[in-house]
Order: sequence, then structure tokens, then C-alpha cells
Amino acid sequence: MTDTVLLTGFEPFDGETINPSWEAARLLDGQRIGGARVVARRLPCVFGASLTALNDQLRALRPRLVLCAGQAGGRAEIAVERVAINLDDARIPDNAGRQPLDQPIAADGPAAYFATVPVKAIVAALQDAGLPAVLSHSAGTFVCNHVFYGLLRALSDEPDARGGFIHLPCLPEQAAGRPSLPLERCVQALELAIAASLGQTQDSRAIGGSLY
Ligand code: PCA
Repeated sequence: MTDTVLLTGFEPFDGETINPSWEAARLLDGQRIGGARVVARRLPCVFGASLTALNDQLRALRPRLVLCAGQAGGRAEIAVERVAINLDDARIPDNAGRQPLDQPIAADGPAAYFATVPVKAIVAALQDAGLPAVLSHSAGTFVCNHVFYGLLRALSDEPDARGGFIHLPCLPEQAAGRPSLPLERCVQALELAIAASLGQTQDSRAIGGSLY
């Protein structure tokens, strides 16, 4: 049976009309990368409902790899997220008007989970392709971190499936003075991240010659 890669992006939020993560993810729907089939799904930018939608897809597709993507407005680089923390603390309301403050995502869960994709290998693959990419140690405390934490919690029972999260800069048309990255570069980043995750089981120790 062909392996499935679940690739998610988010709906627009905070008054925007597009979200680079979904614009890029949807272009990869149905593509084959490294012998696996990519299924792209859009998640609501809503605490709780986003995770319900993700968990439904995990049950339906049983993917070998799950890569979630989100928008990080204001960031100039593609951020490969390493850590998801057990905290909802919303600076703005989500798309359902909810704004949880200082709340755990899972009352009985650990403080954090680490991505199970090879984060340094992904950063290196992106940088080798000339893309601006960094390793990030915080996905924030809004809906992206919420989904990332819920994903890694769900996959903690599935040793054969791996999960990761990538934050993308704005697209040029939404930038309004913020840094941006063209859509084709965002798509390329997701494609390379999937290929690196499928191709490498052990992470690299160093990026660009420097040890962390
Ligand atoms: N970015 C937000 C939520 C949805 C998205 O695309 C975040 O960084 O939490």
C-alpha cells in the first residue's frame, strides 16, 4: 500500500483573506513525493476544532508522516519548529472568537513534545536549495502550537508515524510592509521538508557546520 503524507495548512485568520500555509499545501495535494502520496487538508484557525479536524484525518488516513504548516506573519524566514508546548495563550481571538489565556492544552499532558521529523536535516535541505530557513524553538502559544502539540500527542501512540510543523512567512500580496516569500518558494519548502522527512530517519547533528 502506498504511504500517505498528511499535509495541513490553515484557513486565513486575523482579518486576512489568504493564508500562505494553505495556498502552498493545496498545490501539493495528490502529488507523489519520495514514493508517498500527499493529501492536503485545510484546518480551521480555531482552538479545539482544529485538533478535532486533525484527529479525524489521522484516523481516516493513517499517514506515515504528518507535516502541518502555518503562517508566521512578520517572520522573514521559514521556521522549522522543534518544540510544541502545553499552553494556549492567545494574543488575539481565534476565528470562533475564543481567546484562551494561560491554559494547558492537555491537563494531564507533558509540558512539551519534540517534533519527530528530522528538523535539522529539513533546515539543511531548505538552506541547500537557497531558501531562507531556520530552526525554531517555539511555535508560539496560539492555534499553530495548539495543533502541533495535539499532533505530537496523538502520534505518541504511533511509533511508525512522524510529525512536524513549519511556519511560513507571508505571501507578497499580504505583506504590507512585512517580510514575505513567493508562493513557489513556500511550496518548494514544503516539498523539500516532506522529502527530507521521508528520506532520513536519524536527524543531522549540525546545520551549516555548527553544532547545537
Ligand atoms: N498561524 C497561526 C495560527 C494559524 C496560522 O496560520 C499561529 O502561528 O498560531
